[in-house]
Amino acid sequence: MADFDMVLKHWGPVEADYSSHGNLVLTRLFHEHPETQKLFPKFAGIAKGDLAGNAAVSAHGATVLKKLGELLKAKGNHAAILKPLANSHATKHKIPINNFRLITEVIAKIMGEKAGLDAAGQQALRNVMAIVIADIDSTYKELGYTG
Ligand code: CUP
Repeated sequence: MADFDMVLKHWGPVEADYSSHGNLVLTRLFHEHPETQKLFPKFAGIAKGDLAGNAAVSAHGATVLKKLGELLKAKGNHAAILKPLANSHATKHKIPINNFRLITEVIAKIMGEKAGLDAAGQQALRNVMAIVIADIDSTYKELGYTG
C-alpha cells in the first residue's frame, strides 16, 4: 500500500476531532521542545499547564492537521497546497525547517496513541512528511530563507 493510504486508513479519528487532536499535538510539541512554543508569538506567553485548555492552541493545531489531511489526500500532487504554505512559513512566520521534522515525530506518536497508527503506519507518515519537508525546503531556498 502507498504511504499516503497507510496513513489515511487511520485518519478517521483525527478528522472526527481536529481541535482535540491538534491541541494534543501542539501541547506535546511545546512540552518536548519548549523552544518551538516561542515560534508563534501568540503562544509564547501561555503557561505549560494551560496549553491543553487553550482555544488558540486547539485552533492552530486543527489548522495544522487539516493541512496535513489535505496533503495526504493529494497523494503527492501537493504543489498547489504546499507552495503558499511554504511561502508564508518562510516570509511571515519564519519557521525553521527542522520544526517540521519535530512536529512529524509528535504527530506519529499522537496518531499511534489515539488513532491506532502502528509502527509501519508511523514510518509511512515519516516517508510522506520527508517528501513534504523536502519540497518546503526547496521553496525556502528559492526564497533565500535559510531556516
Ligand atoms: O499552516 C500551518 O500553520 C503549518 C501546517 C503544516 C505545514 C506543512 C505540513 C503540515 C502542516 N504549520 Cu503551523 C506547521 C508547523 C507548526 O505550526 C509548528 C511547528 C512546525 C510546523
